[in-house]
Amino acid sequence: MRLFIAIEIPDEIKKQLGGMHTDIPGSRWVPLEQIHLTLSFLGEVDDTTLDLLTGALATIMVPGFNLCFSGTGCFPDRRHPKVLWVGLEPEPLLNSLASLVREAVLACNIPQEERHFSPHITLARLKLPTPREVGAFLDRPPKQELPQFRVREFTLFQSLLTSQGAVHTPVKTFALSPP
Ligand code: 3AM
Repeated sequence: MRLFIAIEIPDEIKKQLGGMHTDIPGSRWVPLEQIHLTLSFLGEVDDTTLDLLTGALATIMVPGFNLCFSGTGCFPDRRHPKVLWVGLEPEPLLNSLASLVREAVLACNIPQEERHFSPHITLARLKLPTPREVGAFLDRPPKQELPQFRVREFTLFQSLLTSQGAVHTPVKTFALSPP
């Protein structure tokens, strides 16, 4: 099973994020229902490791927290934009959650990237180098403030690659502790 771990975004906010869609040549916008905040990408995991992993994730104890949006940005940089995203204000509990998830994943012998956790919500992926159009997307003032939202759980997802793109299905949800 191809897996990743993420925080789900409330539907109302996903709708508002969908409103940030602009026409950029060669862009593929993430379908609304698939918008999420990735904590860890795992790749292919066998059933035995999946059992180990769900056990390890269930031991994570982090209190629930609020997340506030910050501005838009892109990876890897403005001159070579490949991924367009909306960022989140720093939240120490989000970082704690991401590091505990990473430790749990590594403890199950699932390799993780060295890169440090950079909280973002991917909105689009770009196939063509269009720095000018991307610049316009990044520099425009936000139409409306996105509301903060409460994180009470995180989710292990299956990502099935199909000819129509990835299909994400929740496998298991893990509750955060009450504050
Ligand atoms: O939320 P983002 O977009 O940063 O890009 C994929 C997405 O992250 C990433 O996993 C998240 C859920 O699909 N992803 C997909 N394939 C990947 C890979 N081979 C990957 N991350 C690292 N290596």
